[in-house]
Amino acid sequence: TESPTFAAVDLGASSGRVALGRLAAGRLETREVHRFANGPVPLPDGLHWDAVGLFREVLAGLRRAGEPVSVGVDSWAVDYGLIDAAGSLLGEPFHYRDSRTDTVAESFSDSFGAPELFSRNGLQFLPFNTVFQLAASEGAALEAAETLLLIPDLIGYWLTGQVGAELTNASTTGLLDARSHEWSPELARAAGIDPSLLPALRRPGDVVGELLPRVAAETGLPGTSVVAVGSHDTASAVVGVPARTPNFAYVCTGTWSLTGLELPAPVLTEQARRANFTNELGVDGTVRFLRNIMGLWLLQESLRTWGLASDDLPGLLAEAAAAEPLRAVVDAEDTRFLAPGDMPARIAQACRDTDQPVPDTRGAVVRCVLESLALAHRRAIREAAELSCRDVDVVHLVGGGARNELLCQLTADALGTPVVAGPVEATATGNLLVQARTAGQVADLAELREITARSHALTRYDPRNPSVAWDQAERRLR
Ligand code: LFR
Repeated sequence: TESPTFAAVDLGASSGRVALGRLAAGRLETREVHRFANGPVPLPDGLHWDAVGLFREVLAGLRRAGEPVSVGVDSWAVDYGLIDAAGSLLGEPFHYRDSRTDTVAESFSDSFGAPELFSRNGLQFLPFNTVFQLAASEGAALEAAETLLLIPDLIGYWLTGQVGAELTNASTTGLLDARSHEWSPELARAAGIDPSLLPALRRPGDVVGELLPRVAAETGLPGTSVVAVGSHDTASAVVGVPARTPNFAYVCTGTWSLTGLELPAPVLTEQARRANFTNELGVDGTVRFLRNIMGLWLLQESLRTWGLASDDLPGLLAEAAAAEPLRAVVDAEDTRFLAPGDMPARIAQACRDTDQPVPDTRGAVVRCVLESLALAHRRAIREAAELSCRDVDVVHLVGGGARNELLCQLTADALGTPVVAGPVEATATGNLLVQARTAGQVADLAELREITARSHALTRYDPRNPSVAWDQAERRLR
C-alpha cells in the first residue's frame, strides 16, 4: 500500500506555501504544490495582514494536495485575530511591524518591572510581543472579542471550526507562564484583557479536528483532518534541523535569523534577561533559547528600496562577494531596522553613528548586511552557549538563507565553527514530520532529525582564516 501523504501549510512574512510530504524507505519526499506572496497591508489605522486572502490561498493549495491524511499549519508568531461570540473575525489582524507598540512596550515593561516580566514569561523584550500589542490596543474590537486566535490557530479554526491555542506559538505571546506552561491570568489582566479570551492549549501532535463540510467540499478532501504541529514556524524549523549530535546550535533564516540552542529547560537568570534571550517552547517539551536577529529582512527591504526584485539577487551577491571585507558592520539586532522603509539609509546612518565608512555601492551594502548578520549569529551563539553552560561543535543554518553561500561562509568564518547548511524548507519538513509521528510513522525527535538528515543534501562550510578581523569588527559596534 502507498504510504500516506501529509500537507504542510507554512505561512511566512514574505511568502506562504503548501507542501506535501510522505515517507518512503526512511526518507521524507516533499513536493511544493502552491506558493504565494504575503506582506503587510497599510490601512488607515496601521499595518495589517490580509488574513482572509491568506486563507483563500490555503484553500487553493489544498485543492492541489491530492488526498493527504492530515494538514498542519504554521506561521510567524505573536499576531492574532479576534473572534466575537458569533464566530466572526473582528477586523484584519495587525502586523507585528506596526508602530503602535513602539512606546507602549517599554512603558508596560517598566511599570510591570522588566525582571519580573522575564521571570514569569521568559521572553526576550521585543516591542511586538502579543502582551504589548494587547496593552497598546483599545476599542470596540477588543471589547466585542470572545476569543483570541494566533494566526495558525485562526486558519485552523476556519478549516475545522475548532478553537484552541497551540503551545509553541502560545509561548511567544508573553502571556504564558514559562514554568507551568499554562496561560498566566495575571499577565493577561496586566495586558488589559480578560483571561477567558485565551483558548484552551493544545500540543504539537494533537488532532485539531476534521475539515468543516464546506471546506472539505471546496478542497475535495472529505477524509482529511487538521493536526496541530509546532505552529510557530520557528518551532517547526528547529524540529527540521538535521542535527546528529547534541552539541549543535541553529540559525533559522528567513525574514529573521532565529539564533540559539535547543535546551531541556528554560534559562531564567538575570544574565539571560540582560542578554535579551528568549525561552520559547519547542516540540516535546524542549526550550528554544534564542535571540531574534533582524535577518534577511535587511536585504529584502534594501532590494525593495532600490526597486529591485529577487531576480536581481544573484548579481548583487556576486558584487558583495567581491567587495572589501569587514569595511563596516551594523548591529543586526537594533530595532531601528524593524519598521518598513528606506533600509540603505538606516544602514548608512548606523555606520555614521559608529564612526565607520558608509557603504558606497549596492554590493557594499549587501556585504555589510551579510557580515552584520554573521557577526550577530556569532554573538548570539557564543552568548547562548555561555549562559546555558553548553558546548557548540556545529552550527546548523536552515531556511532560505541556506541558499546564500556567502552568508553561510561568513557565519562559519565569524564563529570559527563549521556551518552545515540546509534544508531550505526546514519549517515545512518539521511540520510534515510531526504529522507523520501523529500517524504513528515516526518515534521521537531523534528519529525525526535522522530522517531529515537522510532526506536532504546538506552543504558544509568550514571556517577560513582566523577570526581576528571579526573580533575587531565586533569592537567597533561596542
Ligand atoms: C519568524 C518569526 C519569529 C518571530 C517573528 C515574529 O518567522 O516567527 O520567530 O519572532 O517571526 O512573529
